[in-house]
Amino acid sequence: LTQDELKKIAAYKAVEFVESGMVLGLGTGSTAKFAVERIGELLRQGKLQNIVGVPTSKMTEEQAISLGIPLSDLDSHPVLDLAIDGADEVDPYLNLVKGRGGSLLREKMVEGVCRKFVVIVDESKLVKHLGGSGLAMPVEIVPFCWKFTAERLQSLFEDSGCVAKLRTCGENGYPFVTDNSNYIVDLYFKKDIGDLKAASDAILRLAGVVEHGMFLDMATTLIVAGKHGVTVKNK
Ligand code: DER
Repeated sequence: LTQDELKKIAAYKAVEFVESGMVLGLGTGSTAKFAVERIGELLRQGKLQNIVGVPTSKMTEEQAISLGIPLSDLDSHPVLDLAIDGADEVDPYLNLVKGRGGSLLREKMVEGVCRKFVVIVDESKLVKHLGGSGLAMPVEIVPFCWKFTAERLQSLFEDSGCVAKLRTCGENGYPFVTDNSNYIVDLYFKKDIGDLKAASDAILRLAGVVEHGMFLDMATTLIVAGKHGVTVKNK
């Protein structure tokens, strides 16, 4: 099976948790896209009814509109029944790194108010420690004096060999701009970042930081699709 096929299997499994009448957080990324597609299909077939979706990005909003999924927002629905979204890393305690797709702020706002948050991944996303994949830990920051904020982020984690890099768009080198008109600084760690809660607090204390991509203690269910089948883990 290809990685895309595994993502689709995990996504379809998650949609089995969706019931008619639910208000749903709609995730962002290549895995969540399959879940949104499936929800649209079940609505069209009449197998699901009265669903309202709250999208976590402009991209997901466009996809949901194209599929005819009725949409709303947190102003009208401050508590959601269920959210389904992918992740970039998942540790054994269901803590996540998210935001390599750039939508971490809206994802955290939406998924933080869901009664159930189902994370869907292929097995390549499983790690022992967050930041352990050697890939980016995203932080959304305001554009104002972004270099200053990036340097402060890097020095917070000097002991972990952290390198902070502004995310840019392809070859033109322009900063990547989020749906909220902010920038993203990606943190790369050479060593374990240690206490995640302490790291989260330290990042959020910096003026200039909007939000980071560590989703600690938020996921309630993890669905992993791998070569040997699908596993569902509840917290
Ligand atoms: O950017 C994000 O937060 C995405 O949800 C990411 O965490 C997962 O994206 P993927 O399904 O394309 O790997």
